[in-house]
Amino acid sequence: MQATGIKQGVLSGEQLAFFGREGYLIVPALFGADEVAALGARFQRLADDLEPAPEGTWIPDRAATDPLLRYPRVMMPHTWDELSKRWLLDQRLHDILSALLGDEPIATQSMFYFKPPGARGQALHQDNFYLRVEPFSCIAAWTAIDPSLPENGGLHVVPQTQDAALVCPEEADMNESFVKHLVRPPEGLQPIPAPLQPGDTLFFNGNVIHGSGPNKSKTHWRRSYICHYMPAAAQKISSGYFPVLNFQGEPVTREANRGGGPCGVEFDKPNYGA
Ligand SMILES: O=C(O)CCC(=O)C(=O)O
Repeated sequence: MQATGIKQGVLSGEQLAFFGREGYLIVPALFGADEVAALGARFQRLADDLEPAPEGTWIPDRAATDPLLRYPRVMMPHTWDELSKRWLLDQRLHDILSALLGDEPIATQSMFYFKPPGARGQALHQDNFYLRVEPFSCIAAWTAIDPSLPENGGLHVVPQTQDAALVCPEEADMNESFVKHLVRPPEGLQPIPAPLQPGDTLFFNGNVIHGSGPNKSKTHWRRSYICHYMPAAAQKISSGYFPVLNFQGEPVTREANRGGGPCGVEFDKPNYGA
């Protein structure tokens, strides 16, 4: 479902009911064209080698044939880029997230994906398998910088999986996915496309199964800015996301969720990003 727009950052009863039932919600045009262009341009300067990222934070391999190694994801840019941090802590995101969570949101993660033509996707998975927010789950705010459609590797979600337990992943097809984990939808449920235009934001619960296929377009990039949050009432998160921030930008203390996770072994970190 596409929401019909937001009034002063507050969602309608219909939008809240949709999120509660389906586990996701698209809010069209949450960000304006100028904002989207500014964030896109910020990361284009990295991609074009016009402005380096701080040492060790983003390491493209210009000689690689794999487009994802030439343009890897930028992990946690809010920790060194003011514009990325302002976006992560934007008031409009705050207002929608608090309505969806019924609680104050705490910011945990940011990622910028370039996903150029030919790039592999990310097989179906559950974000809270990685973030390990407890109790409750994390929530994503996934904003399109370019049109995000099935043909250029747009995101798919499996509706009504927000209450699914975290599943131990199987092996993904590495010709299609840059991450080796795959979570199959429960019987009877299917992934559906979540088509987005630049500035649209897709919100989804951290247990929702979602992912993307390869970018099969020859010319269209599929850039996106992905932010994750946890409800203030959650006590734990994987320590890899520290420090987590309140919407004033201040670090808040939470317990480190350590150990093997739901599958008894620690997962391998995907290497397509710093
Ligand atoms: O944007 C994509 O293609 C996949 C991103 C994703 O699912 C994630 O970061 O959890």
